[in-house]
Amino acid sequence: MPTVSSVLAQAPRHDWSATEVRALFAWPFPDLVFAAQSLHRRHFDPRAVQISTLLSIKTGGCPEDCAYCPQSVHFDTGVERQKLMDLETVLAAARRAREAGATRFCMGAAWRSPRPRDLERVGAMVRGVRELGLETCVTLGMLEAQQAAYLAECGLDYYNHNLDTSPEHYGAIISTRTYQDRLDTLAHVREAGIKVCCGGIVGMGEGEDDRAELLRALANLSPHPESVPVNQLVRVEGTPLAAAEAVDPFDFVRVVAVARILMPRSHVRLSAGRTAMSPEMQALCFLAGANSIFYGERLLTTPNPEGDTDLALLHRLGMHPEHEAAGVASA
Ligand code: SAM
Ligand code: DTB
Ligand code: SF4
Repeated sequence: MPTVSSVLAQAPRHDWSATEVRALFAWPFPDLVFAAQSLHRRHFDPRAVQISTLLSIKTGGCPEDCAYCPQSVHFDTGVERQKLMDLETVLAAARRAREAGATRFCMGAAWRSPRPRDLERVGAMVRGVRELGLETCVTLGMLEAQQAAYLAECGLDYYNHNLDTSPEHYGAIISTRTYQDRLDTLAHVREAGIKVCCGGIVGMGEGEDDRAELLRALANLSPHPESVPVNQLVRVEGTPLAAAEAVDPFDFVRVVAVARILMPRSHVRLSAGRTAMSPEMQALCFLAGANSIFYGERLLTTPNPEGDTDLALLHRLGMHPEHEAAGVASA
């Protein structure tokens, strides 16, 4: 079974067993956070946080039935449908994100998978956003190999496609696409040479073993996803998960810490759900190895903390956006 010293001694692995990952979740909190923070420091500046801004480029009316999602056509959530945005509107939002300090611009579309004409339009958005000097990320649903290759040609840096939960809990959350469909899309993205952004959601009625199995599925991808978003469920009225039980904040921090231990070189993003987290809880997540956030007052359709609030929090903690020069060195 893993010990603090064995975890600190070993190189990144892709062969974690279910019992090993479960054992990490059972570690005393101080041991878990110490190991996570130690690995974090080995691979990253522990004061630096990568900053991504999201934009919903096509909103609502999605044919999939993901039980957490306000954009599914299956649930009445009051989200207003919007067609695919114009290039100019997207570029104006990207310019604002850049001016506010983001280094990556992530465009999300509520599709099962993109149609050929839509993919071309997204390709133009990727080219335009890149020209502004921002890194690009899109999340458009399932991709075939040639669609991924096309996005790579357009210069796409990252593709976001989440596993969302464990293979065992998955059937309780989504019926319209399989776990294997998701793994296939991730393989196509990887083969096309695009960096992978892949994570999941905590708080969908899953047990600790499901959290372990989600992280194991992510860690056993080889190479590891470069970016691992850990979302806390945003409970949206009208979705089947609107009344899901709140997550114990320490259990959420454990997920972040185990993600950091299993994928020590990846950026672990403290993603959706931050408006429901105290500054203290977010600080614990940073201590446990989170080193990226979504920045800007909106996620896709739901609120996110104000940019100024986030910058003030980083400042209070002596931390800073990744691209900014560090302050006075302390170590
Ligand atoms: N339609 C595309 C897809 O699902 O592949 C892309 C957009 S989808 C909104 C991107 C991810 O956002 C989902 O996989 C899910 O992990 C996350 N997400 C959606 N609704 C959420 C919620 N209410 N709370 C937390 N995360 C959520
Ligand atoms: C991810 O893992 N979280 C982001 C991003 N990838 C696309 C989306 C969160 C969405 C939260 C619900 C909403 O705002 O609609
Ligand atoms: Fe559609 Fe994505 Fe929402 Fe699922 S998560 S309903 S695929 S927009």
